[in-house]
Amino acid sequence: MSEKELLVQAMKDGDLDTSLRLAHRVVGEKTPALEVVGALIQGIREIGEAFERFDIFLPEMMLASNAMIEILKVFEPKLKAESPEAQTISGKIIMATVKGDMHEIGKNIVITLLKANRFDVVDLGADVDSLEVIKAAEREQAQLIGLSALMTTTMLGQKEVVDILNDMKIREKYKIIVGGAPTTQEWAARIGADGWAKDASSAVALAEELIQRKGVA
Ligand code: B12
Repeated sequence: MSEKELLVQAMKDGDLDTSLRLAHRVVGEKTPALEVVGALIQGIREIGEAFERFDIFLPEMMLASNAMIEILKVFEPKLKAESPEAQTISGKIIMATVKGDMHEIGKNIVITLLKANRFDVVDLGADVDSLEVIKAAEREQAQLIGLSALMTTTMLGQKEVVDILNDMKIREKYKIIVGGAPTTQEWAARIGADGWAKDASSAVALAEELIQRKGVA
């Protein structure tokens, strides 16, 4: 097994000490950080599948996700360093995981890459009420709102933000992008969002496209 594979395994085992030891070694290797993060994402998804099959239980999933969060902190500077140099485009983005949903690993990876690409991102965290998202967008004069949802039961929170903006007649002030494992392009279109992305790199490309299109670059 390569050190990268050992790192993924240590994360899946929820072994924080070994994860951190290996993370500090692997981050110094030539392997691009994005590639290592991709392998870790695959690993945490396998943890989700094992949980679904009842092969593991919540405490094990929590240990693995905690290790994942700590490993990602080690790779964050390298991810930033690997991103292409600043473009002139920039804009303010509000990011949140929707109400009732505690999952934030994916959102945090999206934020890391957005920041690495010179976007000004305000992270509202996880389990954020729809009105709080809108208040923050108004307060921060954001151009774009990004909403993450990891559960079929919480996806509706994304729709709720769009609906409230429509009710308040301020929908056109913002571009809205949605993401998270259970969401799809069709879902984004159905709820009236401006876009959907399957992963963090595509989320950056989407944000660039939407903010440029809006003419605030
Ligand atoms: C880690 C994890 C947890 C951790 C979360 C830790 C944390 N701080 O984030 C813990 C252990 C706390 C947890 C708790 C629970 N979880 Co959980 N969890 C997962 C797991 C294994 C991985 C999620 C993850 O981090 N993936 C890795 C990241 C990188 O991927 P991602 O989130 O999809 O993000 C990428 C893209 O989607 C995209 N993206 C993400 N957000 C956004 C936003 C925008 C705007 C854009 C453009 C793109 C984008 O870019 C990201 C990077 O590439 C998933 C399994 C899975 N297949 O997703 C289950 C899963 C999501 N959990 C599940 C469940 C059921 C729960 C619990 C209810 C369990 C329980 N019985 O208590 C609780 C829910 C608590 C709550 N109210 O939210 C289910 C959900 C089923 C459903 N209904 O849909 C899943 C699918 C597991 C399963 N197969 O059963 N969980």
